[in-house]
Amino acid sequence: MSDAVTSKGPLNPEQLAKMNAYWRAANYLSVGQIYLKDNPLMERPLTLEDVKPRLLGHWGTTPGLNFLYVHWNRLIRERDLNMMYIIGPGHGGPGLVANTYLEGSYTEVYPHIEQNRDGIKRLFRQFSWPYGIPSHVAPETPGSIHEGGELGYSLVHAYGAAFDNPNLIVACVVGDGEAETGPLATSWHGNKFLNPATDGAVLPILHLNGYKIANPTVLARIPHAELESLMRGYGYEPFTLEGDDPETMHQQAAAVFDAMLDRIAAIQKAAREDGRTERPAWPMLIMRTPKGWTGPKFVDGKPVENTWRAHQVPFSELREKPDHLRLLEEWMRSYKPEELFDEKGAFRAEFADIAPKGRRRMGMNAHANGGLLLQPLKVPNFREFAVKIEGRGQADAESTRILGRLLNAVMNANKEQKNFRVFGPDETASNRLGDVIPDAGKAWMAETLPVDENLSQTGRVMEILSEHMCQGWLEGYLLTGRHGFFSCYEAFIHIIDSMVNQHAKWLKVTRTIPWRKPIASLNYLLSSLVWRQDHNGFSHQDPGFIDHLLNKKADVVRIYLPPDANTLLSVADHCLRSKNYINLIVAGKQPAPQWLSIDEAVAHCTTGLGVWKWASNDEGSPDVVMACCGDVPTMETLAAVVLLRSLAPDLKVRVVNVVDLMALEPASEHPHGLADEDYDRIFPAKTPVVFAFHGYPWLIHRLTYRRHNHDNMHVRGYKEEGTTTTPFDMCVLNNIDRFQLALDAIKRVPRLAAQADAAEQWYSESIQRHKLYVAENGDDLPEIRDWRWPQS
Ligand SMILES: Cc1ncc(C[n+]2csc(CCOP(=O)(O)OP(=O)(O)O)c2C)c(N)n1
Ligand SMILES: [Mg+2]
Repeated sequence: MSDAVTSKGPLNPEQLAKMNAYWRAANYLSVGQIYLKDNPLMERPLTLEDVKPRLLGHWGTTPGLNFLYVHWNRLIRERDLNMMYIIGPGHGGPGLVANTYLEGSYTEVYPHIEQNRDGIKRLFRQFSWPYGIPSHVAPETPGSIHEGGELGYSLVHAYGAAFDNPNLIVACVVGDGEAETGPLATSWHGNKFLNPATDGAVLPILHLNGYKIANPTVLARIPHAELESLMRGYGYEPFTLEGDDPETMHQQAAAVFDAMLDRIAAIQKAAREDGRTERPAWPMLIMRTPKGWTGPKFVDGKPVENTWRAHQVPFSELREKPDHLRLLEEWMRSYKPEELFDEKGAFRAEFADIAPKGRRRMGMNAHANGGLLLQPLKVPNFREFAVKIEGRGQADAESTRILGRLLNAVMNANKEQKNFRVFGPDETASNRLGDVIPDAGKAWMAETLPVDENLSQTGRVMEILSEHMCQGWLEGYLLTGRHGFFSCYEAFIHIIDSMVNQHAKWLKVTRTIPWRKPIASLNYLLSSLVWRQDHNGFSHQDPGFIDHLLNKKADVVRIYLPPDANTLLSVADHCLRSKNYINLIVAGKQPAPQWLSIDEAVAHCTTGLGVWKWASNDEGSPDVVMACCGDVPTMETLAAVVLLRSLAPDLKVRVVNVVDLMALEPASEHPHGLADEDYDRIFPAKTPVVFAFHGYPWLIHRLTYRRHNHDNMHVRGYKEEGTTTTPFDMCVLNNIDRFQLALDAIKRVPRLAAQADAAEQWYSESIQRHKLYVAENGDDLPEIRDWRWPQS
């Protein structure tokens, strides 16, 4: 026990009694939600008719969460704190619903859940009920930015929320099972990036209730000293709270929290007033309380409280086992509901009064409904960063480097309002966005050496070698009403597949909740792409994140593959200003030909896909459509078009470039989907389409399956052939090279059937020449490496 804890404790008897009553009320309402559909105040003996037919929910974690809530309430009131509560074990949903109900937030956003008997009855019935509310701390729960269903992200979200919110305290419960996950294990390092002068505080509580679903937890079964050392090693000052006697625990908790809050205040004062700049040891709490605390101790002769058996519903089979109904009745009556709620069923004023008021209530904290606080991002005119096009495809540019200049301008434009950060797993410079770094600096509170560059305690570029941290920090930052941008290697973004699933679910649900205001979009830039992994090869080649995102709801996801720098600028400008989406931008960083002027780029991005007339010779009725999506496939397609001009001079070729992938989908499936008439004009009936796609080819079939002319769609893309080889050889290995695309066109046009054999022969010879040259010289053939679009 910490020194700060005295045997008596800081609470006077009245305070203690009220806080304990408040906790009992929260526990009562939690159990009621899990079990009951009627008899909400237990005004008559419990019968089977009062009990839900299906018992769904989690009890084990809930009493601990409720215990903390009432203690935060005291601290918020006494110290006038601006506090939010993030719950790692989000399955403790009943607890958060109960507490936001008791403090009045719940009724404010859901007026039909009144503060009376009927309201409690509805509160109970709706929980885990068809078309009611989910069992987790879901978007529907006031005060939450964190669902918690997928464990591991509480602490990273807490840090994301705290950045640039100097007056905010984010209390964060980490489940001891959750603490075993990879993301959580590294989340502790958030303290190396949190500046006590300019950021808020994160108060982590390791909820050491000893168990997960079916097992003990690792951290509960190592010596306490070892656990404390682990937390010290992570740079925290660990406090401990341990026990199970409610009154003693309230006193001890109050003492510990007073000590921890004093510590936070001292750290912030030292940094803000005394100019201290070293990284502080922030307090954290190890809270060792029983899983299922205050619940049934034994069921059917087996221990339940303080075991893994308390995890979900401590007992069911109420219809089969009459003593279970009695057990439930005893358990619920142990909280003495008649003392807690008045004759109308309202929470008695003397207890309700100890909750904070207005926006200080955690259920009403505006940071947990970030859209309320969202200030529009100032985005300078992206046209000022445009690449000048003097002759199509004549000059090369590194698209992402151009974007880096825009991001730097965005960063500077929002310096005062401090609501924009850029995130990357050690790859911001590698992805050639380095121009955003020198002005903004890279956040860093750990030690520095003279060799370091651009590390800064007030840095706004966040770099840590953990895609989980980048994603989680950004989510926390966005959900609390700010803006951000995440750049990542294309292959490794898959590490956060699961996290983006959860964010997409959150966005989908919040659209249906009127009191949740829109937040800024989650913007990804994927670079270091599959086609140009010159340094790394196969391990770094995977364009499948696009496929992954495509599974999400159409009204949440946007996917862009700008073919050059100007289209990238236009797309990025659009994404940075948008709300409530997940925007994926896939763009290369290598020097590559530039095709469109900035005006053309804006027009092209506005329609999402279109005919490039300057590259076409079809005069309105093509023999073949050469479609492309992605920067390398675009270049190969254009090179194939040039080859076709000499192979089949009278072939009428139309070039179509796709920048907004979703434009391919029917309009009925995606809001960006092109109308059928427009699609049919671009991809005319009976005309073969040779489509060169950046990613896995079947994705294009998936998108166009219901389009007319789908039978004529022939797609080339990445088919999992990779290695460390030349850029062009990567295309050859995957049959997306210019020779292949030209051959495809000839073979797909019926009137060129007579030429097919000769074309096959030409193709084999071309590829053989390429292979021999590459093997011999370690580089691409000069005419390929130095290829340029011919100037007319
Ligand atoms: C990433 C992930 N893996 C597995 C699960 C399934 N699961 C739900 S609850 C739980 C145990 C959680 O234990 P702990 O974090 O200690 O929470 P508490 O004891 O407070 O309920 C598990 C494994 C999950 N929700 N998320
Ligand atoms: Mg646990």
